[in-house]
Amino acid sequence: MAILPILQYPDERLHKVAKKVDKIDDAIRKLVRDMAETMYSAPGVGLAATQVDKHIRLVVLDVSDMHDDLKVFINPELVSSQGEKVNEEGCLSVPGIYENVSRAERVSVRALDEHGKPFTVEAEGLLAVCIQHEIDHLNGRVFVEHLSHLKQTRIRAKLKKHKREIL
Ligand code: K1U
Ligand code: ZN
Repeated sequence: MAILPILQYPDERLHKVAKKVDKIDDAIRKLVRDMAETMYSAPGVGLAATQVDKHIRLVVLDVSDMHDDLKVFINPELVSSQGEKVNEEGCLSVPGIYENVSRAERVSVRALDEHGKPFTVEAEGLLAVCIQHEIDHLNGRVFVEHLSHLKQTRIRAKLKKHKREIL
């Protein structure tokens, strides 16, 4: 297994739209294992392939307390959504920034697992927030792009300053 480098906002590659996975083979299953290791070591509760510069529709998630419930979503599709809720979000590609974002409160998502088996998840709470956040990544959208332009400018300035300070 391997820990993969995570692209950092405002890297342009975070805006690429990911392509559908057409064949679920051992190379995809290795990427799933590497992404899971990368997510757990970050630590985070989700990771989209886009964030590790692989532009295919693949997401790993684990919102369990014991970090023992890995969920793999290949070619995830939002089937339906209900309600609206504001939640605080973070992102492994935007370190140190936590902001409120409004999203659907409950979602139904259809996907394939790492063996190509179709499944549907009815999600609420952190799982619902996280799935929507990760599907945004696959569509080239970073969570800060839900915020006002003023906030986005401030966040970019803050990240630039932090980068200067650590170099
Ligand atoms: O996509 C990502 O960058 C992962 C992101 C997922 C996410 C979390 C919370 C709301 C929306 C989306 C993260 O995992 S950020 C890190 C984080 O929230 C966390 C880290 C350790 C323990 C618990 C949460
Ligand atoms: Zn993210």
